[in-house]
Amino acid sequence: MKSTVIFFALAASLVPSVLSHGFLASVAIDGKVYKGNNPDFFANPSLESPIRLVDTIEPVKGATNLAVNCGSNAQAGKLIADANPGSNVAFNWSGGSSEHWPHNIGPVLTYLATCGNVTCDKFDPTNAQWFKIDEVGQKPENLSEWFQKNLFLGQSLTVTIPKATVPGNYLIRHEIIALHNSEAPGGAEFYPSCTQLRIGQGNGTAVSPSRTVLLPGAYSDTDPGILVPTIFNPVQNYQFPGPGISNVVNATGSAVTNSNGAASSTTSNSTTSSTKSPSCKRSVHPRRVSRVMADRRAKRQIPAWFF
Ligand SMILES: *[C@@H]1O[C@H](CO)[C@@H](O)[C@H](O)[C@H]1NC(C)=O
Ligand SMILES: *[C@@H]1O[C@H](CO)[C@@H](O)[C@H](O)[C@H]1NC(C)=O
Ligand SMILES: *[C@@H]1O[C@H](CO)[C@@H](O)[C@H](O)[C@H]1NC(C)=O
Ligand SMILES: *[C@@H]1O[C@H](CO)[C@@H](O)[C@H](O)[C@H]1NC(C)=O
Ligand SMILES: *[C@@H]1O[C@H](CO)[C@@H](O)[C@H](O)[C@H]1NC(C)=O
Ligand SMILES: *[C@@H]1O[C@H](CO)[C@@H](O)[C@H](O)[C@H]1NC(C)=O
Ligand SMILES: [Cu+2]
Repeated sequence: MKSTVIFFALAASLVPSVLSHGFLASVAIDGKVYKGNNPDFFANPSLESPIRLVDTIEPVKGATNLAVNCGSNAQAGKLIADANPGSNVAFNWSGGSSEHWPHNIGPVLTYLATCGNVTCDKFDPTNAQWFKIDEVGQKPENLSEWFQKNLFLGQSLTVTIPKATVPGNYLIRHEIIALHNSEAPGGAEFYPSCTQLRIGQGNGTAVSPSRTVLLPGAYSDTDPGILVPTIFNPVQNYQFPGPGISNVVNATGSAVTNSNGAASSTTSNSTTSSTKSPSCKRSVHPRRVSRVMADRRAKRQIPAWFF
C-alpha cells in the first residue's frame, strides 16, 4: 500500500518535468559565454560563474517578495564578468531540464545597480539602487506576440550596456515577468536574475543614473503591468512595471520609450487570437508538484540521469 502511494507520487512528480520552469543558463558578453548553474544543484554548484545562483527554478510570487531582488536565496557567484559601455549582453534562459524556456507572455526588463567600491561578488544588493536600461514587451507588428517568445523558441535576448554608464562594479538584473496567470492578483510570475559585472571605461560622456529604485519596492501586485485582466485579449497600451528607462540610456535626457519601439504603434482590434502558453496551462500549473520533484532531486532520491 505504502509503496503504491510512493509510486503514484513519483509518477505524478515526473509529469511536470516537461512543464518545469527555468533559470538563466548563460550570458554572453560581446560573445564571451559565462554559464550559470542549474538551481536544482544549488547545494553543489559545479561551475564558477558570475551569475548569482538562486535555489529554485520556480517563480518568485508576489511583487513585494524579498526574492524579487535577485531571486530566491540568491548566492553570490565567484566570477566577475568584464563588460564596457556599449557591450552587448545576450541572456539565454533555459527550462529546468534543459528544454527551452517554458513561457512566452509578459515583459522582460533589465536593470543595473552599482556595487560601489566593492567587487560585486562581495556586494549585498538588498538596498541596491536599480535603474532600468531596457524593457521589451509585445512585438509592434502583433500584440499577441511578446519578445519573451524568443526565449521560448530557444533564442537569447540581447541588451546593450548604455554608452553613458559610469565605469565601475555593477549587477545587471535581467527579469522575466510571466503574465499567463496575471488575470488575478498575485498571479504574475517573477524570474529575476543577477549577474556580476565590471564595466570599464567607455567612449561616451558618463552620466549619473536617474530613476533609481529599490527592488522589492518598485512593484505592486496591482500595477497595471502586473495585474492584467485582459492579458489574452490582447493587451492594448501595455504599461511596463517599475520606473521609466533611466537617463543613462539616452544621456541627452530626452524622453525615452521602451526599446521595442513603442508598443502603441500598431494596435488593432482584429488581433484577437489567444496566446496561451502551450506548456503551462493556467488551470493545472504544476508548481507544488515540481517543487517536490526538485526537493527529491536535491536529496538525491532520484538519480540525475532520470531527468
Ligand atoms: C567604500 O564605500 C563606503 C561607503 O561609501 C565607505 O564607507 C568605505 O570607506 C569605502 N571603502 C573603500 C575601501 O574605499
Ligand atoms: C499574432 O500572434 C498570434 C500568437 O502567436 C498568432 O496566433 C497570430 O496568427 C498572429 N497574427 C498575425 C496577424 O500574424
Ligand atoms: C543556451 O544554453 C543552453 C544550455 O547551456 C545551450 O544548449 C544553448 O545552446 C544556449 N542557447 C543560446 C541561444 O545561447
Ligand atoms: C571608442 O571609439 C573608438 C573610435 O570611435 C572605437 O574604435 C573603440 O572601439 C571605442 N571603444 C569602446 C570601448 O567603445
Ligand atoms: C535620445 O535623444 C536624442 C536627442 O534628443 C534623440 O534624437 C534620440 O532619438 C533619443 N534616443 C532614444 C532611444 O530615445
Ligand atoms: C478598438 O475598439 C475600441 C472599443 O471598441 C475603440 O474605442 C478603438 O478605437 C478601437 N481601436 C482600433 C485601433 O480600431
Ligand atoms: Cu509558470
